[in-house]
Amino acid sequence: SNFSLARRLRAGEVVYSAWCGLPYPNVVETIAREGFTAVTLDQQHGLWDTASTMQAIGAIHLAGSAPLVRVPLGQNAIVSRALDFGAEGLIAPMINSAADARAFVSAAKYPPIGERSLGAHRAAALAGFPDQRPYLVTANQDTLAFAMIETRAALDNVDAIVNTPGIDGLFIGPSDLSYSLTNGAVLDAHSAEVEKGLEIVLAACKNAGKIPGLYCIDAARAAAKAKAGFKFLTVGSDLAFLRAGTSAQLNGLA
Ligand code: 3PY
Ligand code: MG
Repeated sequence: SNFSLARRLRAGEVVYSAWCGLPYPNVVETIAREGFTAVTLDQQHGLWDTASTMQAIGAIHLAGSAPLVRVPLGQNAIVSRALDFGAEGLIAPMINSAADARAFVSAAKYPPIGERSLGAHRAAALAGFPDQRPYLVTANQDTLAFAMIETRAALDNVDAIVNTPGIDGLFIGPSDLSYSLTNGAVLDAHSAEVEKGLEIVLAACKNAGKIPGLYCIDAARAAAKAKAGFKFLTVGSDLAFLRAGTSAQLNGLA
């Protein structure tokens, strides 16, 4: 925590993040305390509202982990709000063009890179500062903007997206990507076409000096893709952990 996530990823460290959609700060705090370096709150498909997101960000910091937020589709207003709450990273879904990337950056970065508006009182407090001024000085460096690559259009435009100033990394959504690449015929996050897309995104990040990220269904997939070169990897989900733990206990009774 303490806004070190960006420094660690920029230094080339591999970071694993939990992925949480259940809107309960104490649930994410528990998951963070098991030892996740980062915890991502999914506002796009999860159940988070403004208040629960704000509280969960504090709980993740308290647990010594780094909070990230995936915002809902096209919700750049929530990008700067989540950063103001103290998020160390933002993930924007369906960034399909350089224009999409620029609009995202505009909300995520202060001038001269973007147009993020001043008002980071809670983020500054969580970073240990008495007011927002010292937070502002390093915020563009110390918070991360990940653009999601999860359509054919995004793959076609990947170099323009990754080279957009202020984009810190790319994060692949393999389910949507499989669906887009097959025009809705196949949902398979691990298909051969998706694997080709992963290679394209890895190469684009490497050329641009940006952070490659990937949504992973479980630890085995995340560990394998870390070996392949991905640096920011999410692992399973809170719902999957809850179901797996519960069914393991029930099976133990049989
Ligand atoms: C996808 O796979 O499409 C995602 O957005 C990850 O949840
Ligand atoms: Mg998706």
